Amino acid sequence: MKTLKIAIQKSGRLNEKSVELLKNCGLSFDNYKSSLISPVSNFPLEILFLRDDDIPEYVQDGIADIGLVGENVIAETGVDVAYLQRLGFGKCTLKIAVPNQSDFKTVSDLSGKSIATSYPVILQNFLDKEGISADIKTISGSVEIAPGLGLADAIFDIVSTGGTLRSNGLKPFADVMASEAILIGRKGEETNPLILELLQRIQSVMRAKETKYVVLNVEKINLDKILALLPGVKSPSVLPLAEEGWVAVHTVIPERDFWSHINELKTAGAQGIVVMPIEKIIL
Ligand code: PRT
Ligand code: ZN
Repeated sequence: MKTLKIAIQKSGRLNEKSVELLKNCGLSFDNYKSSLISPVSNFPLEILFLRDDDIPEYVQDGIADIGLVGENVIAETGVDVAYLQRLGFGKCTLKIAVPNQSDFKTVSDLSGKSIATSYPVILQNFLDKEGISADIKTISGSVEIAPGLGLADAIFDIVSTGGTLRSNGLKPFADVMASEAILIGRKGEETNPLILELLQRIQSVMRAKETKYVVLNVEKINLDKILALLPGVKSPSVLPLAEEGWVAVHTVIPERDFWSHINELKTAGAQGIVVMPIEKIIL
């Protein structure tokens, strides 16, 4: 079978998490910063390390079969690719921001104003949808300093913590697009067995990340109360303890429910609660 090619970011915000995800999928490869291509020794896959801006087109044109890139880059390059899996990292929001002292109230106040951005396509689509005509100034970096330099009235950029906006005297004004890292593939190739196998591995790693393996001890008389509180993958295992009248309960619970469940479990009589990470969950 033909070796699959996956494009990931060579360096930058998505590189580390992309490499970690592939390694967690059991793939063995060298991650030399100098190499453009790295073969995987235990799966018919080659990894191409690229600038993120090039990844959508490489996938669309079939130079890479799949790619891992921010949704914002896909939207900006306007490529036609298949979304295979949202990956839950690289989360950010693309926002219009204005100087703190500005008196813009609604989005329509941007009419006739200038907006600096590195994402002119996404911004133009938003303005068209809102029926606003503004002057888009495309710059390739440090967009946040444009209003201070008198280059633009507003900016449109990626925001995650908001720290960059604050330290440049800007405030968020309108949310335009939420983004996260996505696994993309070429249209029509979604049923390639190698892609499906890799996708299954990625999903099992992601599922495991979202859940914890929990072991706790409880007196048998409180067992029903505890079991009612445990939304396990299937039903929890209950094992007898050496101490008469006590059992150990083993189960898997979603990370997001973790603290509320733990407190409820303690109140219901659970003791010696041990929480462990899970490597993979294969359904
Ligand atoms: O070299 P290459 O072209 O591959 O990388 P790049 O420099 O174009 O991109 P990079 O590595 O900065 O970001 C890659 C992807 O990470 C982006 O396309 C987004 O999908 C995602 N991402 C997530 C972010 C951020 N969070 C982010 N905070 N990309 C950029 N930022 C920047 C933003 O531009 C701004 O300057 O961080 C600043 C704002 O951050 P806060 O935390 O101060 O709000
Ligand atoms: Zn880039």
